[in-house]
Amino acid sequence: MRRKPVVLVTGASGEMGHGLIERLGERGGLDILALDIRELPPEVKARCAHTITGDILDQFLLGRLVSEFEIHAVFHLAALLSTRSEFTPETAHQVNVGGTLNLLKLAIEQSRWHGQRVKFMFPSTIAIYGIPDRATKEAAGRVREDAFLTPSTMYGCNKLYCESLGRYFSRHYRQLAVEKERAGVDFRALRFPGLISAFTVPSGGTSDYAPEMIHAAAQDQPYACFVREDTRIPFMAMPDGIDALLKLMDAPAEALTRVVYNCGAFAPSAGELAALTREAFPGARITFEPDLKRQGIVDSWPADVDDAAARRDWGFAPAYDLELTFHEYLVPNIRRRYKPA
Ligand code: AKB
Repeated sequence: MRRKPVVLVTGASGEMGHGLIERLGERGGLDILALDIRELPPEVKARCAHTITGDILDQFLLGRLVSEFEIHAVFHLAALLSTRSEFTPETAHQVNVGGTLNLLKLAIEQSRWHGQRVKFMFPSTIAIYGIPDRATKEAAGRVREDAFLTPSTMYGCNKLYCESLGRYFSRHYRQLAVEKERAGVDFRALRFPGLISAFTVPSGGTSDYAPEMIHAAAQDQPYACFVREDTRIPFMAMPDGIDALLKLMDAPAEALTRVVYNCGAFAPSAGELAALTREAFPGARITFEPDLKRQGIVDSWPADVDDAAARRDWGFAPAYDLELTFHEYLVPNIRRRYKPA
């Protein structure tokens, strides 16, 4: 009895999961096995061949997946983001690190069964950077992958360690064993900036002030921004984030000079975001009331990232700049979401 060949998506009902599953469905190919701790919304479920409501920490559940499915690729999106992780740091560690280790173990076991490398796509984050103060942030400008690797949040620590875990599983797993892994795991990671989605409301991130501001304005709700007006970090439209993950997955291994890549698209200040939001939604009531603790987190993240390696190695090229993100992606879709014609 042959097991069903699938691509596994964890965190399928999350911000990125919605869009990724839609794009995977459009691409065709392997059936989608979606796993999330919450019930998947119907529109996501409809695009999946198999859906499981379960916990990535449930080793028994993951063991059962091996008996029923032949997993050829994993998109491991399940994670507790930066703000939410600060309220439950130990739980965040268990989910973000323990969950990732469980999925890497599952991937390598699967590769032994079907004899092919399992691509493991991992969304890392700009939260793995830790810049000590605003003057250093200003001077640093666009930060390269190997600088300021001193995160100040549990989420950032988790993601930075998982990058190393993935590199280990890809290149050094059981390196002292008599027989080398014939297939193994092909781990590839992208350090995403703040991602802005028109279709999902943010869930516990510290870069969420951007999507929160826009979604509030579209609903004629006042929004008190929790960072200063001059706060600047990189962002990206969600479709570009999803396309980047798929493009990195499709890249030939020999073209890649890194396991982990930066990617960015635009880096507006919170004030610039507010101006564009007021332009799109006249009368938007946006104020700035910094939460000094969350502000401290965002101030430790780079003002922008250097993504030259991604552009050179595998042709990363975001389609949406700041203007297009607002005028072609966010405003039309968010208007339809809250004020259907
Ligand atoms: C967060 O704010 O925690 C995330 C991220 C930048 O990775 N959106």
